[in-house]
Amino acid sequence: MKCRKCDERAVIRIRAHNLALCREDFLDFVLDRVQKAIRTYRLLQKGERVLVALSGGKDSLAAFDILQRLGYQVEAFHIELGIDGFSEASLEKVKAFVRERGATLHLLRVEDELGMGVVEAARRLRRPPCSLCGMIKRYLMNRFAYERGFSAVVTGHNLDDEGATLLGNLLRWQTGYLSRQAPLLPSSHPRLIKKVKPLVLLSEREVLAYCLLRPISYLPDRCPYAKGATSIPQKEALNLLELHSPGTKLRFYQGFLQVRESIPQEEGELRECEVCGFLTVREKCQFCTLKERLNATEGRRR
Ligand code: Q46
Ligand code: ZN
Repeated sequence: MKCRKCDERAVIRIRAHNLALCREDFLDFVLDRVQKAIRTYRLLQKGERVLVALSGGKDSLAAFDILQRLGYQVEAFHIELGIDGFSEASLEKVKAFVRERGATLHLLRVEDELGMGVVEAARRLRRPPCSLCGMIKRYLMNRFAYERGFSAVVTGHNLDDEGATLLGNLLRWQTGYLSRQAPLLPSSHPRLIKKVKPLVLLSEREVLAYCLLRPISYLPDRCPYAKGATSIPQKEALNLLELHSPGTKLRFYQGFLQVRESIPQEEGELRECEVCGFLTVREKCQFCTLKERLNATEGRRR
């Protein structure tokens, strides 16, 4: 099999685009897809200070690498969650990646914020860790970016992640979530930093191939709490459809983005949290409420 762009041997076939590409042309293809997403959805401008949230997994490391190669001013950010074994391995991977690139790494520890890690907090409140973890990560990322003057927070969500989320929201007719699902969540207030997903036009397989071919050393293990995630069967369903009709995932997601504007926004009015000043729909934000509840459990233990 020959590369579609040159005469070299192709290393990957991409059925969704009816392409076979050699290593060099595939790496360029990935950069073009990210540039296309940035242009089409107006994600970033050159010269902006961009904070990339790194988990140590393939997607976030690829996002950082690609944006850096495209000439964006990126700095790395990592949150130590407090998940035994997994957090240590993630941090090690992130540190090695950043060191190799001579980039700046900002670190936050959930334990420094809450007095305990995510798993212990969840245990105290008898909740699944994931139900707290996502909110904690979003809050800390936004707060850090605001305090340090970044204008964008980047995450590594790819086409498979977004397609699975979209399918899940549709299956449950969660129109409120649908109206907020986008590659760009703009800043509507100085304390709300825009959130950007530059990998949305790349499939999981394409991101994986990019990491293997660059190469980028990433953490292959998933968080132990990701096992039962509802997104897994949804990803499998989309993969099956993709197998029968290449390009389905892209058509599904891009088609949604075209009609998304017509979905009524269901967001309650945002106001400043009475404790921390960051935005919330309640009097007190979820993060400050969580801290208060954990302090109460601490009190009961004394
Ligand atoms: S939310 Fe849940 Fe993830 Fe947090 S506890 Fe692990 S699986 S890391 S994306
Ligand atoms: Zn608050």
